[in-house]
Amino acid sequence: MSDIHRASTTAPVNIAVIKYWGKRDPKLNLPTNSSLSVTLSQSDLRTHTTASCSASYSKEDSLLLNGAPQDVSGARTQACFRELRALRSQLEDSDASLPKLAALPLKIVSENNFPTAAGLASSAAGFAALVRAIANLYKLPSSPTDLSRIARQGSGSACRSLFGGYVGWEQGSASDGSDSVAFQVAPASHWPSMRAVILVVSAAKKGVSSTTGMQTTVATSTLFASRASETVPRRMQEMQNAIQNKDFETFGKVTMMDSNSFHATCLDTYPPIFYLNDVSRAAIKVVESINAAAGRIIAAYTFDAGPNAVVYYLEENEKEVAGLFKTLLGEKDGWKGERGEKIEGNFA
Ligand code: 2P0
Repeated sequence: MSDIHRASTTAPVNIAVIKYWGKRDPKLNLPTNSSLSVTLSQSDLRTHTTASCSASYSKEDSLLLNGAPQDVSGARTQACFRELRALRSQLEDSDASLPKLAALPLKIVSENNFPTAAGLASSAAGFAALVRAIANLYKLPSSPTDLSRIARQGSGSACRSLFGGYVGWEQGSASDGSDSVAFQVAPASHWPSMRAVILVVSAAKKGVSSTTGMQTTVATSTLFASRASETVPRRMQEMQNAIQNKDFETFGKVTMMDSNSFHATCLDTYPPIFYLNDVSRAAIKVVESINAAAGRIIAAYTFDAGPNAVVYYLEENEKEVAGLFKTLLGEKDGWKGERGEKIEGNFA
């Protein structure tokens, strides 16, 4: 009986406050602009992954997600496997006493603790966990930055899930992607009162995939060029300053404006891409009314490539923000989503 080598890890979901939208290289997932996200606490939304390899496994690499076999032949998964195997081979070449793991078939088993189809950035946590689990299995000396470079090739936003807290992804300029990596802006402990409530408006799979949507936007939107070259670079700086200064008013305003800018660019794509629906727009109105009642910004919405709302707020405003959404969820069917899910987030 051959040995089975095994390692496990978890990776969290991240929700962007400055959105990644557009690729300058679709093969390497090199973006047309930098982005910035907040990593959710592992107790809320995360992927748990075990990677193993053994000569006793059938020849093919395999991946099980929530018990269902997945296709691993796609270019993105293959790129991650290839890069990690190459690093392991280098180690094995330099130390003949190491077991020859790079040549063995891989078996990956992943579980999400949230509905995969809910449109909640599952590919980010998924690829981040896959890459780190294999790196641990291979005992690679790679840093989170090195692993972010590999995870990016699986899914762009995955590079940000290699770090906790407040995380940037530098777009970089090198054509090989060597400088397109994630970096930590601040650990979660820097601003521990940050909270999020996630309203699952629809658990249906998104209509237009991010990859297809981005390519069509880059090709057709007239708003896209100024967003990528002027708006986002300015907001990246404003957002990093707001986080350093724990300035929620600026954090919230920039978050909402960048979500609006991203969805405006989607609408400006031809044919247009609609990710928000009537319930999403109602959520925006609720946040506006919360802020109007407070006389300042205490709640900030953001939407990814789907209708679900993520609302950021500080713990001290829990009652005014999450409390109101809870009341609405209890009273209005429209807030419950198709399956009544509502997920509250913490940051740790
Ligand atoms: C983000 N999104 O910054 C943005 C905001 C969606 C809207 O990253 O093609 O699944 O795998 O690189 O990472 C979703 O895109 O796209 C995404 P790929 P990904 O979070």
